[in-house]
Amino acid sequence: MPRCLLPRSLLLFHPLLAFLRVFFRGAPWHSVFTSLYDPAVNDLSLAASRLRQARSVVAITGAGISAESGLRTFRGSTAASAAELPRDMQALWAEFDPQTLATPEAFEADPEKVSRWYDWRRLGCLAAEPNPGHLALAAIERSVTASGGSFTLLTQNVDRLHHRAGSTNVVELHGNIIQWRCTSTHRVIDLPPEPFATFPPPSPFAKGALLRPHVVWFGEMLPPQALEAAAAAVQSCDLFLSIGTSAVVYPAAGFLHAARQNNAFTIEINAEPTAASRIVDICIQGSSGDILPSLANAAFSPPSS
Ligand code: BJW
Repeated sequence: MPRCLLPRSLLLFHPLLAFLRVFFRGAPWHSVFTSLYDPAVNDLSLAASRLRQARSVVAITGAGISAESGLRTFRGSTAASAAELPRDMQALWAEFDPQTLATPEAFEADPEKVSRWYDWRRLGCLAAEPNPGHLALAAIERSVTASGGSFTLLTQNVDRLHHRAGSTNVVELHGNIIQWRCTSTHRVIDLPPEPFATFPPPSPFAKGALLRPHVVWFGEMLPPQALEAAAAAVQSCDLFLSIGTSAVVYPAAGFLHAARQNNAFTIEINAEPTAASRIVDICIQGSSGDILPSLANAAFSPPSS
């Protein structure tokens, strides 16, 4: 149910205000409507209609889209509901301290511990399979591009599951965990699907150097080409989808705000409310593995006769 900031007596006008809010998106006084009402909630048919009409689509994904492939998210779920999950499915940062694992300082202080942890996660990603959410996003990309539109997938995920699901225009904002790179030469290496023999793994490229995961840690810059490609796509998009992300890690979380500034229509698909939920045009709550296939079908499947 939409959470309404107006007195109950004005609820009668809700459909009208909701229509005006969506219709006049981009007008200078548009914010009047957004400030009066929360986003349309769970309106899959409006989302499908906007997706069908869109010419330039950008989607950003986070760990939530891979949760149904068995990969753990970083955050998410209230403390109460998280406690009900088995330990091995709890959010990573509920069990591990990111300061001692996901920063360059942590790697410098304890490369063995950090590389063991990342190798454990690398093997988990290799063992995982794309789920219906990944497959539906790849199908949406094909439908949008087949009709002459553009589709760019910005992912914060390091698991490579979008590539394996068939998505082609993928921008990896936080790198990937499947490849590792030399701490001295920065050369990137593809690894066999077996654990390293020694920790920390020595680099084959430079004596005394190590291999580190080819991911972006806190305090590190995102890859410049990824940032440029993302900014260019967001600049010209008319529809922006935010999927399975808590939308708290910057600069990735800033792309939704940039898309809104450029008057793109914005849709969130997430299991629970996030930092983005109050500012998008449509907020669909649920699992991306259920919602994305429904959205793709509703937007692009011909009606059955
Ligand atoms: C489902 C679901 C289902 C579950 N269906 N949904 C501006 C303001 C404030 C801070 C900063 C700022 N600019 C920079 C910063 C600092 C920092 C930052 O943002 N910190 C915030 C946490 C406060 N950013 C950085 O340091 C970045 N670098 C940078 O800015 O460089 C410039 C700079 C350098 C030096 C000085 C100053 C500036 C780098 C960020 C790198 C993030 N790295 C990680 C680890 C990657 C490697 C690894 O895998 O270990 O990336 S952290 C982690 O968070 C990972 C993720 O990509 C990222 C985002 O998480 P994501 O994907 O959103 O996952 P969750 O778990 O948070 O959310 C999942 C959601 O899914 C939940 O809501 C669930 O409910 C939902 N869900 N099941 C749908 N089935």
